[in-house]
Amino acid sequence: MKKVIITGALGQIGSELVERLRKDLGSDNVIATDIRELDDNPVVTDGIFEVLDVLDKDKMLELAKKYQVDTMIHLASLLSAVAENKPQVAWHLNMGGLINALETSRELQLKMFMPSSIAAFGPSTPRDGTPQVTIQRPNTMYGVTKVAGELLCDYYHTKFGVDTRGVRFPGLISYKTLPGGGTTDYAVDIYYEAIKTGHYDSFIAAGTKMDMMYIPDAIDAIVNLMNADGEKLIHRNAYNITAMSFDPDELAAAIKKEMPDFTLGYNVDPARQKIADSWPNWIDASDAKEEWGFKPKYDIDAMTKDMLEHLKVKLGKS
Ligand code: AKB
Repeated sequence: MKKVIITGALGQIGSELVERLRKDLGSDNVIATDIRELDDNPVVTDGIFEVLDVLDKDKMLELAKKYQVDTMIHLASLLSAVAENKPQVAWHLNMGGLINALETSRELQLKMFMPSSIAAFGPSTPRDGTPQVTIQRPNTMYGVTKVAGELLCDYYHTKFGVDTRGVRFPGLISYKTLPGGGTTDYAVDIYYEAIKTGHYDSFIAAGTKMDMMYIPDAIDAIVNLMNADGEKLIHRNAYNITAMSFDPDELAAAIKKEMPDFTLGYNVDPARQKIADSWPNWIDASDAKEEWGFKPKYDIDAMTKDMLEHLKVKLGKS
């Protein structure tokens, strides 16, 4: 991975990955793209940025050729809750964007990364210690596009020899860019509200455990997987990865250690709760550990300390 094009670069993962890769590879070797342009965002102002709608295959190919990239990191997609509200749009964007990224990678022989998700599992999947290879019958449109995406990436690898790689991300927690439209977003919102008001009403019910990860570990996972020895990758397109699993009460308890007056209430959103109920409690990441050394650094307490410190500064409450 020497020169990279990134789609969806203004999103939660993209904005942090761009910053990291500009440091690792040099600013001229990171081509950030997104469907929108935000004039005051460092992704746009601090390096190469191009407007790209991932459904525009010609432009995607043209940009990849123009900058002579060797790697495609395809992040643009709709998340679970938004996708459930507009399933046809989600199918069109998530699958249309992916096939364009795969075709561009095939034509130019690029290495390619696609994020899958814990959403690739469904109600009939074993919920505890969910294995790497198991039943995948998701009942959400987002999950359907993730399973189809995993299979399509496998297909492009075996049929055309494209070096496709990917992980199943859990909920990602970060303070720089909001996730926007996911089921696990409560675990980000809670920190903002803790600082702003000292109270949060969770849209996910008590007792609902989901896998989570702090964004620095997610960024390390992408970089490490893309730099790993391809010969060792058996499950190349959809590694289970996770750093922790908790329910809203457990997260609130971690916040209370830093902010003893914080209180948690509940205002459950039935639509997002239904999605959460279809996902595992915790997944088994041992294949990622064995095959390419996945090793998250942050647990719930370390993440909470760091999140609160940074958000206090961001929100002017330090
Ligand atoms: C979502 O909640 O949709 C995402 C995910 C787990 O893929 N954070």
